[in-house]
Amino acid sequence: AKLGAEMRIGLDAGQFRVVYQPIVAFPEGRIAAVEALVRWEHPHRGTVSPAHFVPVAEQNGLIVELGAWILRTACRQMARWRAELGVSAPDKVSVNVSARQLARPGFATSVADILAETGLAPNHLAVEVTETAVFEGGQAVTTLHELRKLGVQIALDDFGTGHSALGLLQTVPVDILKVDKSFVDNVTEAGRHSAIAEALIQISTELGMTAVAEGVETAEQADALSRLGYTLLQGYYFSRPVAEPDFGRSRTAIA
Ligand code: G
Ligand code: G
Ligand code: MN
Ligand code: NA
Repeated sequence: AKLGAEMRIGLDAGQFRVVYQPIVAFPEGRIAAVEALVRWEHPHRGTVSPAHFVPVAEQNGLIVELGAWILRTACRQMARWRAELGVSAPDKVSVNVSARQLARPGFATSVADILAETGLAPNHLAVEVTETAVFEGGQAVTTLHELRKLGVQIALDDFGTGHSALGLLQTVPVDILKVDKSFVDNVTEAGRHSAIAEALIQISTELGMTAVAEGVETAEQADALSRLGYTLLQGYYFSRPVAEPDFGRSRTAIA
């Protein structure tokens, strides 16, 4: 309860900020998209991880207001980059949306309002949802259909780690499959270790989805993923999440 109350204060006091992790077109090196990730600079606790406070915000309902703030901030930033950077601008900003946000019947309307307010075209926004948030169907899946109708893309986050797995791809509208770091970690090892990463790029291609490999930490992993057919890579090897990615500098890696 204490952390919840402090979040309420922190939101009003401007303690939250959004950072952006590049999603790189590999091997060309262009930053094709960015994932928005929220950070909380607490005056006494220091930086609090979203892994810690997002579940609390889901519990006490503050995620609705915090989530709207994150979306507005990310869309405004993206609209600015699109206006200022020309051909170097990323095509898409991907924003994490939690189960409780998706379960609200008014969510898609609030996204439409934020797009109108910030002037960002819907094709430059993707929402990242987890398997767990959508596997029960219901309003969450209705919301995804509404978002898609707006022209917003749907990314399935941490794919392969939930318990619903492949059947979900038949019932939930998905444009982007984010292949979990756990399948990237040992992609350089032969045989069974890389088999899942290989199967997932095939499935996403067959189903007309775009695959993004998450948690790429080494050049060897990037090369192995590239050989399997992955063209969109994200991870510390390229960049940590930062306030202002260096879009101008084309590279295949950060030296
Ligand atoms: O950025 P980091 O790796 O510390 O994120 C930890 C966890 O918090 C991840 O599961 C991530 O998806 C989640 N997270 C980060 N930013 C957001 C956000 O803006 N909204 C939601 N709902 N979750 C987020
Ligand atoms: O659940 P989600 O996939 O949104 O979580 C993203 C989280 O993973 C963020 O907290 C981000 O900081 C973290 N992350 C991004 N790239 C890497 C990486 O290469 N290695 C590790 N360990 N974490 C990463
Ligand atoms: Mn994510
Ligand atoms: Na992710």
